[in-house]
Amino acid sequence: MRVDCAAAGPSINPPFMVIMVRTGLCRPSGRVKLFCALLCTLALLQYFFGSSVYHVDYNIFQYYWTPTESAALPANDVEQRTVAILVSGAEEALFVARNDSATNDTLTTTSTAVELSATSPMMKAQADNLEQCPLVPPVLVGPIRVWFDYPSYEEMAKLYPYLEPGGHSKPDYCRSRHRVAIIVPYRDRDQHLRGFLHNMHSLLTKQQLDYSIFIVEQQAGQTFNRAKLMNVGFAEASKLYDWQCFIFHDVDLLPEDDRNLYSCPEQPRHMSVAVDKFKYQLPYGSIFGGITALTKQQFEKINGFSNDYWGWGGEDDDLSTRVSLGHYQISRYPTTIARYKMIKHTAEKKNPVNKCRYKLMYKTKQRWLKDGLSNLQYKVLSLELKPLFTRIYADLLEEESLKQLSDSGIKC
Ligand code: NGS
Repeated sequence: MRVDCAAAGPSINPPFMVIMVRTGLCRPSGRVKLFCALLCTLALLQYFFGSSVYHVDYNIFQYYWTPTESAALPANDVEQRTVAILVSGAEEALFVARNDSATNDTLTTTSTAVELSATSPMMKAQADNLEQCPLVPPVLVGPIRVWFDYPSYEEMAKLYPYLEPGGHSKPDYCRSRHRVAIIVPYRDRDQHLRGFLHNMHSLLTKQQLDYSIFIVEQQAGQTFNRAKLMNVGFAEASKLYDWQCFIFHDVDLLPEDDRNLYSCPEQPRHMSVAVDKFKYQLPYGSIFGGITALTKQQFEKINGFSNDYWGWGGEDDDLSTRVSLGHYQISRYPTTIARYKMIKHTAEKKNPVNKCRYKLMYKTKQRWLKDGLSNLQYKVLSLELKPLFTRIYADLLEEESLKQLSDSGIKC
């Protein structure tokens, strides 16, 4: 005799019930039919609007590392140990959708830009009576969806209302382990910048960082100098807050995995290891472009970037040499974690290839201690603490710099 499926009770899980019905072991009652219809509707909803209905079970992550991995790590390197923990949880990582709540509402924002004068206060520090945040931020899930939408600044101010002036954020309930300045050289790519801010703020908040984003822009009309903009960002950001860690970040790279921690380990870290443009492989072993993370001490020890690379190419290779000259080694997360999508763009006419780059790179060993933070000269034209980021607009003194370079025997 066939029993009513419903009588089997809610303890039977849905797939098992379907098997029972299909094999004739039980008879579907009206209630069971309704239940199945509901399941089908949910499945269809998930199929069409999947991104917002995925369920994430955070408990699935049992962070651990194997004894071999553990033994290979320096005992005091908390950062590398965290990575080991995260990597060993990698197989179980789920895809999670971030809830894209960008709206088209027109926004009357009250968070207007703050002009910074000489007397402006520094960015506000976290209360020191808070307990330290956990070693592994609890809400990381592994691979994340990269958003290729570009909300307006007003929409984003609404999406990230907790940001303090200058795009400064820090956890509410625990003291962050990392004070991180994200330095982004920028020119003329408004859409990229909006995409970048949208992806980054959501990620960095989840990582429980005490961070801020600095967009460093050079005066219109000058040849782009990525490296000098980084130095300017470092110098200016350091005046506003006691950052421990600096992440030098191209605006067109968007992270694909939230276990890629935006912090500084014991050795300078190359972060953009696996980029879709390069088929998720390192183009060459010493590459140190895209995104790099250095502690304040490391960056000062290598005398920052060179100031003399005007135009495209070579400045990151020069930095890589400085890292070796400073007796450091480049560290990297595995390619399963340090993954990025690059926003597509056409080669910029305003950023011509630097024909002088090999002449300069050839001399890094002789020049690195004289060319960098130690002789950095620029003029800040404006510095604004905006709702989503701090904007530094600077004159990089191109003419004067090129003249000095030529006087030193390097004709470009
Ligand atoms: C090398 C450049 C680097 C550059 C890298 C990747 O050839 O500055 O390509 O460039 N070095 C020299 O030119 C000496 S990318 O394809 O990402 O634009 O970062």
